[in-house]
Amino acid sequence: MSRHLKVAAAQLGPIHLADSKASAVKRMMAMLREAAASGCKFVVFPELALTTFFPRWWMTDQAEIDRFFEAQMPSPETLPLFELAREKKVGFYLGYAELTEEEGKVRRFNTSILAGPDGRIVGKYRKVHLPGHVDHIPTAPFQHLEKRYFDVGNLGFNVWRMFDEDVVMGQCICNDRRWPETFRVMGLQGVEMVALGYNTPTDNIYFQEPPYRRVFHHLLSVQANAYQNGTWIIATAKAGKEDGFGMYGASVIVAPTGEIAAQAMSEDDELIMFDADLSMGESIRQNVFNFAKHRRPEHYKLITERVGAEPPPPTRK
Ligand code: ING
Repeated sequence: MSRHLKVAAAQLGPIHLADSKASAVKRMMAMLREAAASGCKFVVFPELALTTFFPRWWMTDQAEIDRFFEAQMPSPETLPLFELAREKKVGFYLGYAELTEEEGKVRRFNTSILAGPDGRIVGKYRKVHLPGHVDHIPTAPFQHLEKRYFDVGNLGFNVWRMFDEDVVMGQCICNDRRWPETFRVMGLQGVEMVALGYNTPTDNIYFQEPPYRRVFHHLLSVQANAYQNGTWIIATAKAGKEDGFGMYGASVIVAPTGEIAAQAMSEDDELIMFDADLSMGESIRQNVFNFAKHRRPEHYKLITERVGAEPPPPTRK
């Protein structure tokens, strides 16, 4: 029996340092209205959707850094987005920088939330795979300081029943999409659709890599993980040149078969939509990736026991 959910990826173009959070919310509300008018029930916004990708900037003053964070969600600037979503009965995914206190300690996370069509937050995720570096690299044209500005996420990879309990929804953020463990943990919880946002620089500051290959790796990761877990994946970029620093677009809606159902063509605010048939994942999960039938965890122990690769010692003296 086919179960349909019309979904949208609401790609954002650049947000510059000088742009306000309110202006970003205004742009997202315009796309949510357009999505709702086209019958979409779920909209996926990018990672860190309220501000410029600030981990590209070296900052040492904590008050300056904390200006990019939200101490509550909904925050004053995002409340209009939650209210519009409730009015239009549209659920959404939103990525933002979370400032919170846990066990008496201030914590900072790269976070995303899922909100239901009633505008209430269903679930929260905190980014586990933080890329980049901690210390300033003076020779680099820009920094990538997620390991400096964020704590490692402490909520794990979960799924939630949404849309009248009918859809098993998961979420993750950006670099997480490159790690098969991210999706397999959600796959083992029966995930049928995963929402994720990303901000990915066009240029690699660590080694020489042609820009087209970075988009290839993005698509390869999302398509492979969709197929290998029989799940829909909606991956939404914040793209374009932010204060001159490029990030690629290529927002996509990928089917459980691994095929691309819709892809953004620009590096600006762009809405892509697809009427997802959730039953498409069933044949994949009941056959080729029938986990219960085919997986052999007794041979996978290294995946949870070992962090880095350890090649065998050389045999020649
Ligand atoms: N951005 C990038 C991403 O994972 C990156 C960082 C780019 C890592 C290319 C490795 C290769 O898409 C974020 N924000 O994680």
